[in-house]
Amino acid sequence: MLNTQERAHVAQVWDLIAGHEAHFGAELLLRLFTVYPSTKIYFKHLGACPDEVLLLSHGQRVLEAVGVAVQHVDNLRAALSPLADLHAHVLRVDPANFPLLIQCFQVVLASHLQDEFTVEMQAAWDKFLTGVAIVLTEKYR
Ligand code: ZNH
Repeated sequence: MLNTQERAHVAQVWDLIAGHEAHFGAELLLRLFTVYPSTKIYFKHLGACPDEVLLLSHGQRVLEAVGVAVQHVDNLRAALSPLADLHAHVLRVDPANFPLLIQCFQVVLASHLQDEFTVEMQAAWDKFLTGVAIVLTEKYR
């Protein structure tokens, strides 16, 4: 799915995130809930203004899953299978929310990396995250 150069871009950016999953994840969720308030309906238990501890802990789990995906770009379907079951059968998150999260993810990256986040890197991350979202939403029936 990703060519050699795209993989390199994904890995290069991930190296900057690795070790800071909770921080990047919390920022991603805060941005998602602020820009697209409708996404909050899935997180009622986090409260109207989720406190930082909850954002950090859920953010960390989401970003760790993205990290697993980075390590398994060739085998996303197998690597993410349990998470796909969870989203399709238990959480039943409307797949329309995934592009919103992907967009917020890219904004988080851009705001941290600034000029280092090239258009090619953004394109590679968009493609990679879209691949992750396809796998996480394909078990819906
Ligand atoms: Zn999700 C959960 C990942 C998207 C909603 N997630 C989750 C988890 C993870 C994830 C890792 C944990 C699991 C366990 O615990 O086991 N996600 C993810 C990813 C993505 C996602 C990677 C993309 C890319 N999600 C999403 C969206 C939404 C969601 C879009 C909506 C809006 N999730 C969710 C919820 C949950 C989850 C609701 C549950 C939470 C709790 O439990 O707290």
